[in-house]
Amino acid sequence: MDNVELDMDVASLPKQKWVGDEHLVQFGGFWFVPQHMKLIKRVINHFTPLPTDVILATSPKTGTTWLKSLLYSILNRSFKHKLAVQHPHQLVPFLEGPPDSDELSFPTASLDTCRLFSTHISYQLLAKTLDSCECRVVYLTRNPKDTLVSLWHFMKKRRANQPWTIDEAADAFCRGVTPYGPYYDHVIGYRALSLKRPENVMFVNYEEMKEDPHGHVKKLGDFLGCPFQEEDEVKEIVKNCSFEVQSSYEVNKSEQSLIKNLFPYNSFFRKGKTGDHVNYLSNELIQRIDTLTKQRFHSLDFMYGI
Ligand code: PPS
Repeated sequence: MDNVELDMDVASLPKQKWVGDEHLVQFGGFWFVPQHMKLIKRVINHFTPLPTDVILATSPKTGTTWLKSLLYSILNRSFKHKLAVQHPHQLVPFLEGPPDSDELSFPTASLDTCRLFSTHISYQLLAKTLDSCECRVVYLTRNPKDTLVSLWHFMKKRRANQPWTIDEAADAFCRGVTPYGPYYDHVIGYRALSLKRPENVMFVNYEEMKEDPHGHVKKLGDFLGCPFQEEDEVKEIVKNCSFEVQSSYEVNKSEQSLIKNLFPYNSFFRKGKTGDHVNYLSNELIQRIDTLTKQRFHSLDFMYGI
């Protein structure tokens, strides 16, 4: 980031078409909704983590909401009942979410033990912040094809008046033009960091969490310095954070939203399954994305995403 001018005027940033008549702008090699740039720059320029902080980093639609519930429950065992009445995005704020008060404050994370935040910002843009701190980062990723399909549904739901085909969405995804993307660079950045600093950065994926949530909750407890003594406690957290239980809560079914007129709470719960892309992507699109995944991941010996 040294060479990137953070105060650059948003209007002068490179633009690409996104959904309907909306555009994304490119900043430091990544794509953003122009209206979010101010908050994103604020995080890059001013956020200083505490060594005790826990940061959940994700690309959009890779399972953020689920891991927010899990991390909140793991770190706040005596407050986990709050998940029945508050949306995971209320309990674990995005760093780049709107500030609580003045310009330079960050969302407050109300925790007794440590602060828990979430971010969609790439490691490449946060390198200075994260490299200079002992905070712990949990990075979650998801199969690129399921991530794309989830993003497509999410955007379509909110932009019902703007036609956006899966072909258009897939084309933008492959060109890297997605909010906070390119997806591949996002994953590669945090993966490299997790290999370099495994004591501070834990890398997990949605599919393995689905297959063995119990094992993951235990590993997360160990990584965060709060190991489990009781198997029943792990079981309870897994159950309470499951898609079925989470999506049944009134708060998570609600049309309310954290930010007025933006995504309602219910839009973060759709199917919660792996492999749903087969229902939406043509063989041609699957092949195009798989080829890209091989080029970007497999060539780095990261055998993931197909
Ligand atoms: S966001 O906007 O970035 O916060 O969205 P994100 O939470 O990353 O992704 C939404 C997808 O995660 C699914 N989801 C879950 N899966 C498993 N378990 C739980 N508890 C859970 N909660 C949300 C959600 O349904 C979206 O995936 P799709 O494939 O669209 O169903």
